[in-house]
Amino acid sequence: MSLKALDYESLNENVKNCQYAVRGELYLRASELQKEGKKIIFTNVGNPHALGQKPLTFPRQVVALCQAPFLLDDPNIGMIFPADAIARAKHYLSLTSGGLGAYSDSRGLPGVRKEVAEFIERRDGYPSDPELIFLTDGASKGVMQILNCVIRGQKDGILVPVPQYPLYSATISLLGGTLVPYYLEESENWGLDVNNLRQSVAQARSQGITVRAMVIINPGNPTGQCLSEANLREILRFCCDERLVLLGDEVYQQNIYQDERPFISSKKVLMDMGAPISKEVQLISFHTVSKGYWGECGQRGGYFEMTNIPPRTVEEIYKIASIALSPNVSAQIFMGLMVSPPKPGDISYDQFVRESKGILESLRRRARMMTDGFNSCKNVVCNFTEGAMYSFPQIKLPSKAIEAAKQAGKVPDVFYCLKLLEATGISTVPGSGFGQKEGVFHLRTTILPAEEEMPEIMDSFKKFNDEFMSQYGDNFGYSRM
Ligand code: DCS
Repeated sequence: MSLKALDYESLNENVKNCQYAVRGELYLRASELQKEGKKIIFTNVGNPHALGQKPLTFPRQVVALCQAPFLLDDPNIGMIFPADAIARAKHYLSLTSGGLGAYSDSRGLPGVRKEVAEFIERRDGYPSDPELIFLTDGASKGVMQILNCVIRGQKDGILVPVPQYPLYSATISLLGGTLVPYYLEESENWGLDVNNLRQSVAQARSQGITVRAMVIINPGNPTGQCLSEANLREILRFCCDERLVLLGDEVYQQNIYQDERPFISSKKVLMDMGAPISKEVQLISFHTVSKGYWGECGQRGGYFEMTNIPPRTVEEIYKIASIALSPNVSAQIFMGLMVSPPKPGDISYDQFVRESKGILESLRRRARMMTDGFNSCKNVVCNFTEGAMYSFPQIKLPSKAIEAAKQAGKVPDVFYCLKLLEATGISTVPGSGFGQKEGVFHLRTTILPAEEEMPEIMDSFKKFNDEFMSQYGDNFGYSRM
């Protein structure tokens, strides 16, 4: 009997081949254990509100009023909402054509895109054109839209850092393209060596792959490094020489936990380099409301900005975006608020600064606690989380543990992470889900558990790791990197 289109055997192979570890085997096992009543600490997803982070007050007030505009007619409204939130809600409603229940333009509301452009201008000191900014349902949708335009078939390659956030590997495989890895150097604090890039491209070309684009994640996920300006300049020059589109994933630009290398955008570095290169390199930069001190993952707000993209291509990207009609309108308003938060002198300013600073300072302390905690454990080494939301320790697994994993039919780091989960309830993602060098093992946790719970979590990790290492240790000792 012939198969029907949605019988498993007859599904699109690209769908079946697609892997997304952040919600993979570990996550499924953690969900099962939770159903059985075990306390699970979900550190597998960078989802701050799910781990107790409170929403910022001002943006929620504004969006609440936009969602319930009839409240604006209530004579007592001024007793519940501050005047600047009321004014802002009226402002955003005036930008819509019928409030939050109406589709917007497929690129997003023109008024919000203008606010995004003004934010980019203030951040970088260079003009930004709202016509070249598209609002999206989270940065993920933007990345997918752009990769969809770039990938024409299996012979098209995309340079992706390894370790990487699996949105890239998953989307490239879904679209039937080829991922061309370039390795980040763990012993150099996950730095990016342009020689590695050259080698990766040469090797891909020798296999008949046309390398078309390069992804950078800055600050890095899962690796947490912040790229230096000099490094970004090298990358841009490389993209120019090799005629690659640069996809700059800058969703963690607010999440910086060191002072030596503040965030600098790829767009600013490109513009600083001047002509001809500043007019040559095709660059798409992505941002989101899911990260930073906002952490509004569930709202699904994002944008991308296009630099040096020809108008006819922009038209085509617009056409494809139009198939989905419109990004979430409430998320667009979150984006507007993120790029134009309360200003000094506004009624809500002090509270906004207090809340946002509180979150960022605590994240900085938590980044330190996690790194130090991991580095105090036997056979574990961990680079400091300079930015983003993750810690990515290397676990030096003894050969007996690797053997035991094989016996159990598991990849060694999956084996370790499953044991950690069963013993402590800490749900992590094995390094193999992000890519890593052969024979080297990692895990990723977020730095997001509540600060007061952090010492207990790290103690319980250490206790588990000690027991694991003494169970499987073969007494050879392990050198640090
Ligand atoms: N880019 C990077 C580097 C990310 O880490 C994420 C989310 C995204 C894009 C997409 O975010 P939004 O679609 O929400 O804007 N990070 C996932 C992660 O690693 N854990 O949680 C989500």
